[in-house]
Amino acid sequence: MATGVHAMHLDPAAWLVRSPAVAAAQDAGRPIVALESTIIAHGMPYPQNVRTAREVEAVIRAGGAEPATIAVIGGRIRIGLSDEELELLGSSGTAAKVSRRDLPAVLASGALGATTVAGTMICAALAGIEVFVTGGIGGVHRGAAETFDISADLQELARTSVAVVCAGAKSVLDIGLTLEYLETHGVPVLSCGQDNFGAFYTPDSGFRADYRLDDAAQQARFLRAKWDLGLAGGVVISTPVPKEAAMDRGEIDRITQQALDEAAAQGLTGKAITPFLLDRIQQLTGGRSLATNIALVKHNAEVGAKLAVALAGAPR
Ligand code: PSU
Ligand code: MN
Repeated sequence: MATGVHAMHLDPAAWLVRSPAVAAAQDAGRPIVALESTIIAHGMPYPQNVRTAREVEAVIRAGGAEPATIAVIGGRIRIGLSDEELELLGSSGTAAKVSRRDLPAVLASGALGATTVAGTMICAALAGIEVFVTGGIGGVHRGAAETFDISADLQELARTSVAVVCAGAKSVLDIGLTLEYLETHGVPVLSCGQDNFGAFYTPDSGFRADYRLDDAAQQARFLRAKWDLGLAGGVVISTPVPKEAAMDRGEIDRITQQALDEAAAQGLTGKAITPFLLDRIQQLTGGRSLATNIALVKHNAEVGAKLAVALAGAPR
């Protein structure tokens, strides 16, 4: 386990609580797939967010793995949530967005917290979970040369050893710079089903991934090779949005530019930017982008479950 944590006085177990289902599966050596909660609290509207969270869990179970949705509730990192807890996260409207820097504050105060990709990677690694499924990763924002807005997700991928299955990165980001950043930090970007990295709403970002590995056994062997060597850090596994659910590239580009212009006009900064953009894109597409988002997360869950199953029996 490598999480880039402070080396003294380690006692993560004091702050972690596994659900009965996750504890039973993990203790029996069955494959587990972590899921984030920012996508529920800040990435989709209620009630589609809660319904999607439950459906994604069902896809993972159908794939032979146990889902572990991660959040901060009542001063504990919760690994695996009940239906009532998913409902609370999706409907409260008060959940904090929890990345690496926020985790101690939300744990110490007992507030409700939804973990980002970075936050979820930390918690998954602490809980011994190697595979994590999300929609899209954060990245280098367009204009980052001026704003310095680079998601903490990328630093986390550099240091914490979890495989992150996603549909690429949204074109609200500078995808080319995001891939450059990952290369600098030694984070491998794998693609499954195509040569190129995904662009979330559309299959093809126009940028090549580092390695194409279509099947779960190949992906699992790659991860074992990396982590057996002590090469700490995450791996991005991009799988394209299914064609029938993808959006039109011209339309999404136009709407993305409008949302970016509005964010700039409002002077938004920091952690508010990504949730604002996701929400505006959903409004401007009349909900069609939400349908795409839901379809791609479910597809990612299929890929992640296969990987977790393969990793459980991966030969060296
Ligand atoms: N990208 C998406 N959907 C999301 C997010 C990103 O397509 O829901 C969320 C994830 O939780 C991600 C976070 O970790 O936004 C990144 O936020 P920021 O850009 O503030 O680091
Ligand atoms: Mn940011």
